[in-house]
Amino acid sequence: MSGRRAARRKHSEMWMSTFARFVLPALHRSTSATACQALRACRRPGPGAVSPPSCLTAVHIRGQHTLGPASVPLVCHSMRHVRALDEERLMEVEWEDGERSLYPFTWLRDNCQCPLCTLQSAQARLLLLADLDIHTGVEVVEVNNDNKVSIVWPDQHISIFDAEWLKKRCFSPAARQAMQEELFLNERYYWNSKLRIPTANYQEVLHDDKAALAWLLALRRVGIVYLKGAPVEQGQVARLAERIGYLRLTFYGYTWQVQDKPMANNVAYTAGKLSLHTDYPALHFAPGVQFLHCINQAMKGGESNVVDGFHMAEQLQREDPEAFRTLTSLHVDFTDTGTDYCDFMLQSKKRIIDVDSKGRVVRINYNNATRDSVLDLPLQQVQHFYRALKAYVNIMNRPENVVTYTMEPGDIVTFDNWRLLHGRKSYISRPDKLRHLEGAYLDWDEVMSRLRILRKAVHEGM
Ligand code: OGA
Ligand code: NM2
Ligand code: ZN
Ligand code: ZN
Repeated sequence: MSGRRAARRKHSEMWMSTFARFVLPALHRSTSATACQALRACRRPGPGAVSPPSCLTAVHIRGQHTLGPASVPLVCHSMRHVRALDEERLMEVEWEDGERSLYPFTWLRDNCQCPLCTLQSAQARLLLLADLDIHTGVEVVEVNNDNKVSIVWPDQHISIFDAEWLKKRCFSPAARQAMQEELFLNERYYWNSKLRIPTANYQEVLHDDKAALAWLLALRRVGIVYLKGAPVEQGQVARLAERIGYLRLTFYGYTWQVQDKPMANNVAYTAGKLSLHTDYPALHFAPGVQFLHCINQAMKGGESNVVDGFHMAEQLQREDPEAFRTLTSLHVDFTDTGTDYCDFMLQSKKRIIDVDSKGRVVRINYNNATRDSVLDLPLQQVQHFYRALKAYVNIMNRPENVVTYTMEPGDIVTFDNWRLLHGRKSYISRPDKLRHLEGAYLDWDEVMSRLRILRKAVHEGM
């Protein structure tokens, strides 16, 4: 091994250990019973439950490690027997460990894996819903000697299902929850000012799959990862986006230059302070992920700050439930007009704290600069709205919630723009050394896609 490669490996080991506590649980995650139990044990408590640790304490990390290497997804699931429950139109599988799983006949017929029903090369369904009998019975169900179930349907069509394939698709609440976590990694670590931002090496992330996986897992769970060691020239955020797939084009261009510009078309392009914000709430589908690469830092000022918007929302819900209800229900107008990549005149309506159908916070939409003067609220609600917004902003400005850092040339910060709010202090540049950051956006779909591919590749190489 060359000296440089050895040095790089050493460096990698160093920062991998920083990562270990965030990413090991996810690396070892599987839908096995052990994993399901551990997952429940370490799940972040929901609203009303005990509040999560305010920072990543050792105790919390130890909890995560209960997943342990035992749950690497090599667990084999053998079937003891299967039977048809004709009345209920369900197939029951009894597993070696005595656990049972139920599968509706309709679902089994719909998901027949044979070449007539599935296009193997695309892993996509060929069977049309028009041809699916949603009241079908079965003629025969049995376990083969190679741990597969075969089903003969009334029209003599035959389906074969693999035990592992069935196990992953078990309909029990615990199995469904484990599968959803494996697919979407929705567990988050909430943090405050005590966070030590996970840091990785730019070159490692570009060239090493394990490093790239660790980066993306931490980006998902913690919401922010710092990359050091990028060349001090434009083009690096685009390279990093290509490591994932492709970047998200917006009216500010494929990538954009954060600099103090005359006739700035955005407050970000001045030397002024930027209060905590998410980028681009003026788009109904705001970019999920943001990269910012420091090419030149200011002579004075320009320090960065971030807060965990989900954690702040949880605090608001606890301290001021009425304000939380207001920000999760009222739609606020955002606007952005100007010319850059081309001319634009955007309008959007967003809830500042976006919740899903189960009331879980999924997105923060807030940039005070692009919040529209058009406020589509009944007169009596206007003051309530301001009071609620002020309460949320007051929480996020508390020193115990804010992480502050100074970017140096060659640093890239990568963060979850649906979750974090970020800002910067005002700055003074030297005329011969102007502050310059290059930025790019990506979406979570592309990032999660790369994350799943890397996880598969790293697991298979293990
Ligand atoms: C932005 C932004 C941060 C900075 O351009 O939207 O938040 O440090 N910039 O300039
Ligand atoms: N920039 C940095 O919401 C916003 O206007 C965020 C976007 C100009 C691309 C700033
Ligand atoms: Zn078939
Ligand atoms: Zn910004």
